[in-house]
Amino acid sequence: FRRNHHSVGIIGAPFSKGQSRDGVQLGPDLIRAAGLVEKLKGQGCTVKDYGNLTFEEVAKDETTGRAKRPRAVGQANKQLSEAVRKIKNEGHACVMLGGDHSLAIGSIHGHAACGTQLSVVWVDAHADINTPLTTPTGNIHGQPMSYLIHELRSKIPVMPNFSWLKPCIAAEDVVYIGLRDVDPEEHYILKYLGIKTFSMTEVDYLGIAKVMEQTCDHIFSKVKKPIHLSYDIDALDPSLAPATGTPVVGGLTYREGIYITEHICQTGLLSAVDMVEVNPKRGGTDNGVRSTVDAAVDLLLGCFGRVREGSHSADYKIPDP
Ligand code: B3U
Ligand code: MN
Ligand code: MN
Repeated sequence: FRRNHHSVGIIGAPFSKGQSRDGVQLGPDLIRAAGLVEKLKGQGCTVKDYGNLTFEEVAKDETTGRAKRPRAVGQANKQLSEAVRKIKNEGHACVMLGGDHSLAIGSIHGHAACGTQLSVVWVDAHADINTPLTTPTGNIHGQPMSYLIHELRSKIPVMPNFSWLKPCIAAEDVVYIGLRDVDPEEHYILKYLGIKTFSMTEVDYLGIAKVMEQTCDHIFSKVKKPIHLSYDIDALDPSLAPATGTPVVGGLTYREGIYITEHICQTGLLSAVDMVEVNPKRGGTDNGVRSTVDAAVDLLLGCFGRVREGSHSADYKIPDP
């Protein structure tokens, strides 16, 4: 049998205004420069690179509630949503290279716009579920989930350049993995909505294999829906992925991070992936940046068929002498 016949469409979103640190807009080109497309092809995937989106400057962009730069974030995500919808409609698994995690708004919205109900696996040190009124920082990369979840609709104020956005995810279709920096307001929201979470405590207690088993039990408990995997590189431990805006100690190991992607790939239901928050202007050394980018590439390879035991094509034969 063949595991690796994935057809992958890649869209780059060099956008940084969902947070305040320069550099995260360089993520897409850096991840490509590390050989993502060639490596995916090398493991048997068909790949179409849709290039990078371009974003226009927004002149006056005052806060709404506490949310910073809402017009720029709203406009960028509208563009991204349309791009993702196109890639999905052309029959590919969609890979969105960020950019900051506010881009999950457009990526998940565009994915859901194809008509099917989705499950979302959110791998992150953070819950990114502040509302524009609860956010302690104002950064929209800490808020995308609150805009997307039906159950929070009445808690989101009207925002400029967001009129296109309708909530498209049910709280019961979301699973978090890797949490270790959650604001009190976010913790309340997670409990109030009964969202399934595997913080680093559960990763420690259960081990990553059981976490993934229970993740799939949860998202497949009713019908088997396509999976949107939203992977924030800061889920990984900063010793491995230091080049990110808000590193938090005590994260996933390389092996745990990769195991998540292998397991999700094996479900056969992975439909879109975000790889976000790679920031080459953080992380100190060249080595730190390289290890972060290489981890991002390896996680994406794991999403699309790479397995550590190795693999071979279906028609391979041992050469006769
Ligand atoms: N929860 C804080 C911090 C944060 C969220 N996401 C990141 N940092 N990367 C917030 O700003 O909402
Ligand atoms: Mn995030
Ligand atoms: Mn994060």
